Amino acid sequence: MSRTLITSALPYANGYIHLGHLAGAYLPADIYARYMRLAGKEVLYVCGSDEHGVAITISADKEGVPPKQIIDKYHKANLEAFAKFGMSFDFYSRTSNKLHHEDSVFFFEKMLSNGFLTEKEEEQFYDEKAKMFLPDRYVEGTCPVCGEEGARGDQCDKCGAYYEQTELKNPISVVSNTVPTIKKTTHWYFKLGQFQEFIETYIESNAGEWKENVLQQCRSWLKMGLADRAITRDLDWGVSIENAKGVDKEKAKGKVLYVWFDAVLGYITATKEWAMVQEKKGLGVKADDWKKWWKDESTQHIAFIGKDNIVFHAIMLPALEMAFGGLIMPHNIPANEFLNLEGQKFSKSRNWSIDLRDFIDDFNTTQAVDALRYTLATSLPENKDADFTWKDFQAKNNNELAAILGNYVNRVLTFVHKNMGGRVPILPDSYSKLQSITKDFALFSLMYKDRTEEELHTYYTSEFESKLSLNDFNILLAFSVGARKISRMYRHFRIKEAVAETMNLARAANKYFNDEEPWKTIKSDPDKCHKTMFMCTQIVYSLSIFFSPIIPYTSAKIQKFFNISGLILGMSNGGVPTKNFIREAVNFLVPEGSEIAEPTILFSPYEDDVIQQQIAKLGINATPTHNAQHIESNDGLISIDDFSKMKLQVGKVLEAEAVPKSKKLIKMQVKVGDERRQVLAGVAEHYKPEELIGKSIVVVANLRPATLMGLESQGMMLCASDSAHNLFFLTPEKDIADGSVVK
Ligand code: B3M
Ligand code: ZN
Repeated sequence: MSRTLITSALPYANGYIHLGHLAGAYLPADIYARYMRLAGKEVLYVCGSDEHGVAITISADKEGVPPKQIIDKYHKANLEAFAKFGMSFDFYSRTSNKLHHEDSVFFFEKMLSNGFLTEKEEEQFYDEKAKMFLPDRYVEGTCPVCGEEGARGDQCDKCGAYYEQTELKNPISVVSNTVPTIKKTTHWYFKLGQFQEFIETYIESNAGEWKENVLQQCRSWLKMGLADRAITRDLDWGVSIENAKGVDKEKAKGKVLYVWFDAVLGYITATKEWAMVQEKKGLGVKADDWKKWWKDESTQHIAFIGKDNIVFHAIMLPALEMAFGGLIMPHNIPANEFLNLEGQKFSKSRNWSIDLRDFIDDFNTTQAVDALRYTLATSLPENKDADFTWKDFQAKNNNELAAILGNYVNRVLTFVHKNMGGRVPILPDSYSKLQSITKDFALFSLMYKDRTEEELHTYYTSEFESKLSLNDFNILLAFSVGARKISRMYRHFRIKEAVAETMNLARAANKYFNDEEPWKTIKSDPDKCHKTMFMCTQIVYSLSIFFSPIIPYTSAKIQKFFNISGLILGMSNGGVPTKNFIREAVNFLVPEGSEIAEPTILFSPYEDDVIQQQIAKLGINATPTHNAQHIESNDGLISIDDFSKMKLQVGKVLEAEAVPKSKKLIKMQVKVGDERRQVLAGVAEHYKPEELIGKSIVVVANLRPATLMGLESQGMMLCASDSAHNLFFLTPEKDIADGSVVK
């Protein structure tokens, strides 16, 4: 039997995970992993922090702290955030671990001795002022492929091109803002060029299976021809190769592995660590068991990533695996496009973003987490860019989770409590055959598994009419056909459709309840009513299983209403397959007569003001694009004239009060010379209103007024924000009259 190794791109530990990341490579992988576990497959899902490279050192330089401090902070924060959002990793590692360093060096040595690396003295950008080589993102310039400005030294965000940095046009050092010179330095190159044909065959062997976007990107890469790539860098942060066997110590001094080289190996080393930890804990796994996940041909590696990582996973990784020898290559790489936020690209620098921790700060409930998982899952950027909007979040929560799923569960369980003593009804004698007929139905449906729902429907009269009512037949059919569709979609990474199909099961369940009219039959035909509610309670439990990959917290709540031991949620299970719960879920799983707890509401609706507040919050925190673009010239610098368009003045706060229903906003009356203005500022988490009264603060006085939560704001007050997002007002150093001009 095949086993499934699932990985998600290792996020850089230099920032918080936002909703775009979640929808790109984590949520779909988690849903898939949970589904596969539920389907009884042998699954291992690993991930971890990517802690090397220039992404990290630049963040450290910016914050003025050592890289170690950056990675520790974000590794911990991201690990916690992932846990809150229910990511069911079997293991979450980090690339700064000793084992990862040792293994990466070993990998390098083996490739060297296998003859796949060459040493070359090549030209590199050098910053004369900062006295350093400028690897990767330390230099920016114009993309040699698409002409995009501000492209990074190793890869263009716009077109995805991946080039040698000396090909970059108009290079500028981000360290000193000077034009770099070119200097020679020795590096080790991976002979990627030798793998052209091999990769072509590999990619084409996956045509028809892989997503078109992935195939297309690979093909256009291959068309340009694969060139040898430097896999070392001049940096003092990363996996050092100074002591690697087979290299000249002098030449290897100050060299580390290129981050992408060691990062993709991170999947393997995370698996090794997982196996070692399991062995230590005595969980029936041996340290050597990592091999079955990476060396056994029957393992299928599914690598979930965002589209900007395609080349490294579809071309570099398989070539490296080939060069090392004996490792399996990715079976599928279901790369996603990007998620936008309210119609615009996520941008940390413009503050146009929602981090997972922001979300948790404002909505610390498992309902909200599941509502977010569901909202994102229904609009994953699978084939094109998608958009997250707060209105959609509200609609999906209120109109689908609450109105369809929540409503069904609630009306069934409440009915059973009101009329049937809070127990799963016992089937009356007149329906005692229902269980065995249902089993026959399951066999029938399996036998004709290639037929559509409509085709199967025609069998009602010939096979089932005498045994099942049409409503019963219909609901059994809806679940068995639905389950099959859902499986097919998950297996082809059409997760969005699988989620929609799952909600259709809940729709069918509501329809069954309505068609059966138990509120009438309780009087007119109590036997039938008991049968109906027997079916309905079984369906509640089945739904909890089908929904558990998507909304695991809610599924857990539903399952806890029933007195059955062990939750069925597709959680990490140590790589050991369980039985096929998906197949089971179309059967009756809850014993007749078993007790059901008093139900609680699963999804309360979100009111407009909660949603408005979130929309307003985005607006307050973001730096607007239009103004910025307006004053920017090509070099990203502004002239003194541009600057003088801004009218900055000192304002004195006369009154300050919190804005009701807003966590962030404080409303102030500010005196600016002869004028009195109302200004709203998003600082309630950092200042108490009373602390602000009497303060002198710098105000942008000629800003077009804006309305926030129904209140007009006539200006903006300047704050400094540190890396932890703490805000501090800018105030004049000495007491100075309000209205004074700031320049
Ligand atoms: N850290 C890039 C990224 O976060 C990189 C992925 C590594 S996967 C091996 O987009
Ligand atoms: Zn480009």
